Amino acid sequence: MNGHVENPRWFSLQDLYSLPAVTVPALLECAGNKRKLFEPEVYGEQWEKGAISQGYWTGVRLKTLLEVTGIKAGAAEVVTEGMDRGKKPGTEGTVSFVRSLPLEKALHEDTIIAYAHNNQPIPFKLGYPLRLIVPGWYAMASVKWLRQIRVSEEPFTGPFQTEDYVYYPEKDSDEGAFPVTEIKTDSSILQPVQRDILPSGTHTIEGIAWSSTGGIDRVEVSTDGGSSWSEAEHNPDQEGYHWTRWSLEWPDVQPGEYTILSKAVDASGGTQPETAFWNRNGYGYNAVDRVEVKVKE
Ligand SMILES: Nc1nc2c(c(=O)[nH]1)N[C@H]1C(S)=C(S)[C@@H](COP(=O)(O)O)O[C@H]1N2
Ligand SMILES: [Mo]
Repeated sequence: MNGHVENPRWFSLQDLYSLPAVTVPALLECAGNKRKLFEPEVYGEQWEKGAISQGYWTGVRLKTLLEVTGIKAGAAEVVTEGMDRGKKPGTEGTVSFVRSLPLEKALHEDTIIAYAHNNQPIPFKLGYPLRLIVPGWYAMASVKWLRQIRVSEEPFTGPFQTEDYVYYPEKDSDEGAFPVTEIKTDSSILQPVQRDILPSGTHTIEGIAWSSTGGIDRVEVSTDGGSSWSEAEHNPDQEGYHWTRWSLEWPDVQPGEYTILSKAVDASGGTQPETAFWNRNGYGYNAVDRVEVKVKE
């Protein structure tokens, strides 16, 4: 750990294990989750609903490490670098994955340097041995395979900060660009699935809902394309930033074609728009979720 700190130093894994540990129920959602649903279509990995996960992450608060090193006056950001390197189109040679956090988010009590995932060492693919976990922000902020942490006075301008993970509202210009940060309130219908064919009778519609804080006030579901809405039941035992499971009984369904919609409302009243905010790189899709099914005799 170095840069704009009083006492630059190395932390071994043993050093980290000896500091107070915290466990955060965190949710990781790729900023490109649901990208395939944008209209008009956008370039990039064509994610559907699956680019999301949750687990229990254990480690040391980044704040605790910054208290050990001390922060010099004038510090603005904390810059974290992963050990992975690769080619990036438009950039020469190879680059490593580097991202920064404003000091305020770096010092948040749930922002941690994790060494365990679900009570086990972090699996290699998920960031072994150390991963920054930034609950509430899209997952690009949660840098895997941590190599070093630097405190800086200036805003960091690396390519994963200023080219990728930026909302570009215009197709052909960079006007109005702003960085991708907090997760948007969203829900997904998990059952039935798109273009399912169901027997007539009673069915249960099931799904998940989540927000940047984890708090979900209610989930509304429509089975008639949005003409009428009912409140789903939701799990009151949701923990930390984890998603909330919800379900709604759909009684005595007659043959026909149906459009099922789901809309989450978070604890501060934030909800999902009818149409997602279109942006060139296809980040932050959170329109009302939709599944079309056919019910047979
Ligand atoms: N070091 C490093 N960390 C990284 C990335 C990366 O390429 N390198 N990708 C980020 C992005 S864009 C996402 S969506 C998540 C994916 O996390 P997962 O592998 O746990 O699903 O890791 C983030 N952290
Ligand atoms: Mo991502």
